[in-house]
Amino acid sequence: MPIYDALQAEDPAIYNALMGEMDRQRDGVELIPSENYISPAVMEVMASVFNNKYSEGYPGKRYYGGQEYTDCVESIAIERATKLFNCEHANVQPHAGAPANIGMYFALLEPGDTVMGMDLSHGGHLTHGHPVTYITKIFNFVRYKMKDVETGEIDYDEMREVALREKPKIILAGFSAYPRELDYAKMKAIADEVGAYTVADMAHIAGMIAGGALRNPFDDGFDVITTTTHKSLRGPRGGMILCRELALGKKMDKSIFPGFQGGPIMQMVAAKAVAFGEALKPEFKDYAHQIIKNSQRMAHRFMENGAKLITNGTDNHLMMIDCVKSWGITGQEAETLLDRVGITLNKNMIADDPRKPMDPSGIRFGTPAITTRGMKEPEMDILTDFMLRAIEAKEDNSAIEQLHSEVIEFCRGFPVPGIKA
Ligand code: DSN
Repeated sequence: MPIYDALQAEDPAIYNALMGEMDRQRDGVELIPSENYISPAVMEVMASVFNNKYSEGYPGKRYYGGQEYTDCVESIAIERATKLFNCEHANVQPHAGAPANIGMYFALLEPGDTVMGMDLSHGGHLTHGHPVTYITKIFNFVRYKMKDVETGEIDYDEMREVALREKPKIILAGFSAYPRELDYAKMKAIADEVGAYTVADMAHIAGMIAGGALRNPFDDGFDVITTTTHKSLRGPRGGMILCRELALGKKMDKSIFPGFQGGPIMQMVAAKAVAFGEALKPEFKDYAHQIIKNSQRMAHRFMENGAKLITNGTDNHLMMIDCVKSWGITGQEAETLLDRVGITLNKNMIADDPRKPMDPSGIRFGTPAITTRGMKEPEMDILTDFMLRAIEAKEDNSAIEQLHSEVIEFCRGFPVPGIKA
């Protein structure tokens, strides 16, 4: 367990906030599907003297001296990443997912070029071309959607029509709020017809792909994968770009540095190496499969109890519920109510949501973090019942308080890595 004596003496305000956050994580159920708990080994190297080093460039080709050990950790991170995802090249320097995507766009496109990505309200991500992002001032984005929100099937016929008309340079797979598998082979075939690169932003599902529980887009011939490293992959906060072939990887390297970022955050690069080492172990495969078993069990129990799940189920780690249709409350009301009993998730737009992003109809939640705590199918039933009881209790303060105590008691049985039980 880390010791925070120096922090306590130096800065009590920050120390107290840190202790509060530890208690919150220990005593609450984390269902935000993009969050997870890192291992103590990952945490140790994140809080290390690698922070003190500037390392612009890449292993063996840096702009500063003193790179013996930074070269070592970055080379190990690259080697493990390429092994984990079965590809020729990895750039492990992106500071987060958005910089990874921006670096990827600039590596593959000229200003004015077109990208085809998933519509935000159908599950896509802001960095896939939402008008509020600056990247849309440089590149042109067109969208694809689900054909049928009851099954989640993507409209691949429309995707093809739009691709033939708009001639995108990139067809972008990937999402942050979509509970189904994509048909990468179909997307690749459309991309080949129009001469587009294929890129998968697998930030949410990287852990399941690494663990063999979901399909690897490289197996269907995709060119590039971008990802974060801190979601289901269970590493430090950061990003990464993977290329099936070395030649494209060299373009990514130039784009990330010197094209876009400055010095890499070497303690995070070292922590990525440790996390990738953990993900290469056989037990990570069990973890990846259990995430999905847990998610499907929860989805099933919610549906048994009359909840309206977007796409009527899940193939991956996340679920979306239309709260208005299910319970006559908004996504914000559900989020607030569940927060009060120590269950954290996020409000979310549903497909073609008539409501606004800050007050949408749905919630989004998932199982990567609770699976790290060792929870399995029986615990999914307990958690679903807690959630349903909270929604039922609504304004009954004493029922909500009683439920919150039960949630804390339940959490005590499942320690968070790196936090004292
Ligand atoms: N913030 C991430 C998520 O929650 O999905 C995506 O960037």
